[in-house]
Amino acid sequence: MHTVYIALGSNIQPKASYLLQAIEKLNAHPSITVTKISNVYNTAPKGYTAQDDFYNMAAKLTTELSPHDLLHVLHEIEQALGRVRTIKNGPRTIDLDILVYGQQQINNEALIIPHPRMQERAFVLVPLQEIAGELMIPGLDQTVQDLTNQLADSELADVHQMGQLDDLYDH
Ligand code: PH2
Ligand code: MG
Ligand code: MG
Repeated sequence: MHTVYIALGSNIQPKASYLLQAIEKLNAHPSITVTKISNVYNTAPKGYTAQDDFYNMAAKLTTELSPHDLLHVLHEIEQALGRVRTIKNGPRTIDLDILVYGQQQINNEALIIPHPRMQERAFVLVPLQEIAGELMIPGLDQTVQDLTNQLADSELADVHQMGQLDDLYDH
């Protein structure tokens, strides 16, 4: 059994619904269990900035799947939720990225783990810190908390906690 952390992001409405459907589809997979989820954060778009704000969150999974098989499942879920890849880093119904897979370090054409840009991204680190502050990132040898503390205030200011996924719906 492997412990994995993933980042989720959506910036096409209904954003909360896409996040929830992704969590449900992950949990419905026979070889994946979602064991923890962070709050949802509203975040300013980074990289390609002429697009809507994102909802971002992080999740902890346990799985029997290999990194590549898990990546394949994440891509299938992205496709099932209507992800279309046009502009690089452009708007998406759902983006599912593997951040950390156990203590493994992987670097090949299909997959780089830990995620190579996670340490510079407040929209990744702030949600992850909530569920895994003490986690050591392989290769960086710093905890998520350490990395979050090194982010510029201007980056942290672009990340706003919205509450738990369930609470973003009308009941
Ligand atoms: N994802 C990107 C590029 N930029 N910005 C925010 N705020 N949130 C994201 O999830 C995000 C982004 C590439 O995957
Ligand atoms: Mg991404
Ligand atoms: Mg991605």
